Amino acid sequence: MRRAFTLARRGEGRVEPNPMVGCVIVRGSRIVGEGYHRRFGSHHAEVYALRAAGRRAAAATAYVTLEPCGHTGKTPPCTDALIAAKVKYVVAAMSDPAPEVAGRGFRKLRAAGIEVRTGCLNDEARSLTRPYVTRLKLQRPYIILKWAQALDGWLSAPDGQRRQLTGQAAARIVHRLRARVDAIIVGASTAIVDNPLLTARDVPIKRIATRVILDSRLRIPPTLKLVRTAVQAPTIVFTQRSRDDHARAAQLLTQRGVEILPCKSRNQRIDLRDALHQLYQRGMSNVLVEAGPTLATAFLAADLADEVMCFVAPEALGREAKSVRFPARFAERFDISHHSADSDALFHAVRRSPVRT
Ligand code: AOF
Ligand code: ZN
Repeated sequence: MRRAFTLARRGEGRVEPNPMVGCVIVRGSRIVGEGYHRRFGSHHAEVYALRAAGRRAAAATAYVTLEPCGHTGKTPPCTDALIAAKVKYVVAAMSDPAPEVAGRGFRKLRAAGIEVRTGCLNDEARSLTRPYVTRLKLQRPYIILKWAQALDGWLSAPDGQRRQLTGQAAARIVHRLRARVDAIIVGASTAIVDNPLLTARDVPIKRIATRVILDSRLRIPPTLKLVRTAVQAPTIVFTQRSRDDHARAAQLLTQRGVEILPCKSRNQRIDLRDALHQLYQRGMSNVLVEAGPTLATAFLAADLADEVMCFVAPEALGREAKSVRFPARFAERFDISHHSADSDALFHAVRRSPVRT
């Protein structure tokens, strides 16, 4: 089963909004076939593994990281393929919470005389499928909230001047993330002050992330890099106002290929839940938030961060400036680990109780 998980992870960034799934077929003490869901629209893991095993799948055990589907989606049901191959046992790490599968896959296998076991490495399976389950259960994408700060907590100096705090290794981690998520969210102030490109560079690109700017008053100038490159990478601006209020600004942005989407507001700010729901409706599974102090605090306060990546640079700004405010009992609700990234530290917090199925 461990091998099946390793295989499954190879689909990361390519299979979403589907789950990552891996499958290993074992006969006696030998692996006779293995496979994983490669990209959205491709065959499922079981099909690749069964193909590799050929006739050796008869009387074998199939280890799958997720309940085999018993319905016809873009491809025929995996249960039918396992039955046809005369597999004897199926071991699945977790059931598939999708309403069209949920239990049906197991029932079909059992009805055909296959012995089914579930729950092997269940925690691993829950962790692997978190973005998939988050979409299903919460109708929003999985959110990774990231920022960089100095030792004394500050993200920027009071004059609004930002500078690069962290080094190459941290940048590489962020670029890897950018290369596999569906969207990258920034606030208007970060977009204006940092003038970032938000594209993934010098890493293998798995999908092109949509750049999303939260700009309730539609104040970003059309000269920003994000706007000027809107034809190369999709760019969305969520705004609180109707486009008519800002007809000229909206027109300049739209002309350059930026998509302007109206969004609900809360206390003069973009309603994060509404924005995230709109991204969900576009089929997005993973969203990276590259936050400044205000946006990071807002995501944490709304309990909308599934993972937090806080890079800490060995510097002290030594002046009064804004830092991120954590909600009460944050450290109890998240599993926090720390890693080094050259001379920077990365505190990585993962929500402890992932959405249960
Ligand atoms: C499996 N094995 O490898 C995967 C499964 O996009 P489709 O139509 O191919 O199917 C996607 C659904 O199939 C997805 O929502 C999930 O319920 C299941 N994914 N099942 O047996 C796989 N990727
Ligand atoms: Zn399937």
